[in-house]
Amino acid sequence: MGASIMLAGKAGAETITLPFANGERPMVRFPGKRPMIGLTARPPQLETPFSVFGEGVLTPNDAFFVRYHMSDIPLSIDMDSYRLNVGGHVNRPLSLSLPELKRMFKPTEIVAVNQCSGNSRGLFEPRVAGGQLAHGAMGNARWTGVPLKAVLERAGLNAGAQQVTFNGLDNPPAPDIADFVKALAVDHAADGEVMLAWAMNGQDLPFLNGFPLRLVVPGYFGTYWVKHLNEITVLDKPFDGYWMKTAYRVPDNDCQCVPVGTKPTSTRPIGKFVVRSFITSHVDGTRIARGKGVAVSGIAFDGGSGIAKVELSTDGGAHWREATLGEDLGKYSFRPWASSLDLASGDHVLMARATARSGETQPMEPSWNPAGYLRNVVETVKVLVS
Ligand SMILES: Nc1nc2c(c(=O)[nH]1)N[C@H]1C(S)=C(S)[C@@H](COP(=O)(O)O)O[C@H]1N2
Ligand SMILES: [Mo]
Repeated sequence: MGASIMLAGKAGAETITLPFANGERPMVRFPGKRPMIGLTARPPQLETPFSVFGEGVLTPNDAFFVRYHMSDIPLSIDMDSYRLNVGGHVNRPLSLSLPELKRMFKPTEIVAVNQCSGNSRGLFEPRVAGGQLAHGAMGNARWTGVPLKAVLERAGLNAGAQQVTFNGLDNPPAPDIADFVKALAVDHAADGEVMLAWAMNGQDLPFLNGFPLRLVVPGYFGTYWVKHLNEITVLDKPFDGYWMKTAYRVPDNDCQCVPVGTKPTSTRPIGKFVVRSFITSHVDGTRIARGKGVAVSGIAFDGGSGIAKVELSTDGGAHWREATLGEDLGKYSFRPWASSLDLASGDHVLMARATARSGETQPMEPSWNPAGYLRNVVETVKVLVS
């Protein structure tokens, strides 16, 4: 019993053009996925076509984005020998098969957004290095698994436990490249929300989204959501691996930003999502037939306080009107919203702005950081009514 994958993605004739310079991408096919926007083939890095977010509040498994760092990803996983090992500063190290994990702990579910830190990086001005992504490096799913808290309690944290590290079955392609390992503070890891998930949207995890087990860290950027998870280690000191100490860091100030083109003097590991919203009913450049009310809808999310309101503007932000919020699948989920706008003939620029229950809202001007993380400026969609 197990699962395997053919890594060769097939590029079709079709391409898509993302809304920035050099934005042309092939649409590619990988096992378990519908045609996706191809960023790299080895390892597969696939962006979700934006139209998917207009189809429903949960992102289908076959359209969920894929991000990897190491070319050496597992291609075949034998479930007879797969074990999740929990060790380090614990009383009772564990080595659990997936059926044991499912049997020993009470399963829970949560709907939560997974978003890459670099989602929308391609829209940074000036441009920054890194995967040039539009808005498709995010997705919202119902995750099934067990709370990491329960597993850590079974293992028994030793006094002085400070951090917990997470490692998956992918490996660095050369000895001088750091393995992809991430860390959370013990209190965060054991908050009862962080989850070891084996299913998304009621199905086994797709291979490329971390089969057979991944970490789910609600409200936190995808970098912590370690895939193909097989090693959890409790440390009595802060972890100093490359992917925490050097990569995935943001300016250590309130706005997590620096003046354009400058470097931060100090940084900290990236953390929670900043509040965002998107219009999904219309793409830039849509022509709309003139009529009574134009139905505009979309999604919003934040780092876990929940969405308080979404407002729309058609006059560059001078006036805003509140949209109606849709079904609430929990504070970590996409929150759908909808509104009806009366638009006269001519060109219009539509804007959506979300405000979280925390009070946090989206800026009208983009903030900047050298890694191209955390974009959350109010986005615009141009439409022509005729
Ligand atoms: N094992 C492993 N897990 C990983 C990564 C990785 O390179 N290897 N990348 C992380 C990053 S940066 C992101 S954004 C998410 C993406 O999750 P997805 O591929 O399921 O969309 O996986 C995370 N988990
Ligand atoms: Mo990421």
